[in-house]
Amino acid sequence: MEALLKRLHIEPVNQGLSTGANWHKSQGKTIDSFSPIDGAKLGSVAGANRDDYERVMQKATEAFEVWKRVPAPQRGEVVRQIGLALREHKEDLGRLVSLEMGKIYQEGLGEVQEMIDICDFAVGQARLLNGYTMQSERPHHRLYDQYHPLGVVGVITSFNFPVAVWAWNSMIAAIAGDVVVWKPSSKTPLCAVAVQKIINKVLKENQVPEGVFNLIIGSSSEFGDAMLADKRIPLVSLTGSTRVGKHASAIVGARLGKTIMELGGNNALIVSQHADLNMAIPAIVFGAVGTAGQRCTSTRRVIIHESIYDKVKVALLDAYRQVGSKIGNPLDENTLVGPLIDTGSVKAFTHAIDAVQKEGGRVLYGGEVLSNGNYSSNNYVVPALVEAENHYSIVQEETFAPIVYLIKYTTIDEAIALNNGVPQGLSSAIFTLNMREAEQFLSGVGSDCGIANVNSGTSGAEIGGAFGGEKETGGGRESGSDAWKAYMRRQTNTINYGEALPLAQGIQFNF
Ligand code: UN1
Repeated sequence: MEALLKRLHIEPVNQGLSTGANWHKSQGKTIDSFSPIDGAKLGSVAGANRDDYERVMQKATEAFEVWKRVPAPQRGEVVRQIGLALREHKEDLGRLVSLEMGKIYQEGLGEVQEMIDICDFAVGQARLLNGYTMQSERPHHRLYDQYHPLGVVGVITSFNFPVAVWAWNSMIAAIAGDVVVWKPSSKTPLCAVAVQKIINKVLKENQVPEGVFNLIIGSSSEFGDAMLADKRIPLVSLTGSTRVGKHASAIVGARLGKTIMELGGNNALIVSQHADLNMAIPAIVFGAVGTAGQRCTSTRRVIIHESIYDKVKVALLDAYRQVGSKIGNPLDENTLVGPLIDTGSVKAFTHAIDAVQKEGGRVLYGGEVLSNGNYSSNNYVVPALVEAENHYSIVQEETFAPIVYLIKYTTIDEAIALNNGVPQGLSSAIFTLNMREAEQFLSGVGSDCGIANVNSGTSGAEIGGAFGGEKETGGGRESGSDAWKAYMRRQTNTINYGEALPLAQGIQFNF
């Protein structure tokens, strides 16, 4: 562990304030980082306070004036080099993600791969950032739209993807000509420090102005609301719970700022009687227990056709028994389920297990908290398989832990209604070989989620697609497709290259 931290330039005590290549002293409370694996202290970070925030914002605002003037492909070149630096550090950073957040090493590597992928995507996009050309109704007129840099983007990320979500936002923001102020989760500060140190060198070598890539680690109570209320930040991109998102949206909305909200999911996977179960079962297991159920896209509900319900139940029980023997240290390559992030999450897990039983649910497997021997950090739980009904209040909530609810259905219409019958709308999936069902699920009267998949699980989205969801998930889209547009300001341009001044809509205004 020490060698790893050293290679990533993590010290026992780290600064938590950077404006790019440079690090600065900060005056807030110190934040300690403990590994959820065994509770060991990994290091600490000097947190920032309100004054530190102000200093960073000043740098960011100044830097925007320079960065927005750099041609987008040149901004892309910096992002390309960040991608190369991430490739060099993929194993180490993936390992640190495991160590500080608790996901298994394979998933830690996958997370860094997402960062690399979005860099590649952004590099190409930097030569596009293109608007449409439309046809004008007036002679000798050209009508088109174009996209300009927006300003300072506030990026607030969660513990569960402690490095990738920064990349999805920042790499796109950077090519768009924006500057970023990143406030990572206080639960995973060292991952943020490591990322910033990886990019430090690239920024220095390319003489990227200080203030383009900022990092500010600190508690939300110190400067969180100030950041949300700050008119100098035209766009806030926030990943977190629906509760936090509602609070943040209200503050940003009050000043008519823009947001990209990536909030809770309550993702369902429908298993039709026409499903290939050899595909559906592994998709459910990965979706439900992967990252110990701590992905926004984790499978939380499995909606199963009544004719195959028992068969699916037996297959899942069998799979869960196998997984049950693979709970442990996420750095051990046999492990499939690591710890939850902290005992608060363990409490939410046990609370949900109690609540669902009170409402009439039946725990088929798991639900226990492990505490002896290797589990002495008290952060380990046995993933739970629970029979429940969709309307139970606990099923309507997102519990950020490995609990999956099995629900029965009779008709495809009913299955879709169940899929949609929750407040959240992030990810969804159907397993079926029946073309009619698949198309209905994807149609305008099908899944109401931002992500809807056929024969592919709810979690593990690629960066090439726009990522996000509807309803209480917040409506934001980040990452691929044309999500970059949210990071830019759109301008509609009309050019008259004629000698007359015709008005639109044929209006005559003679004087
Ligand atoms: C999240 O949980 O915040 O689709 C993001 C996935 C990942 C991203 C999850 N690519 O599971």
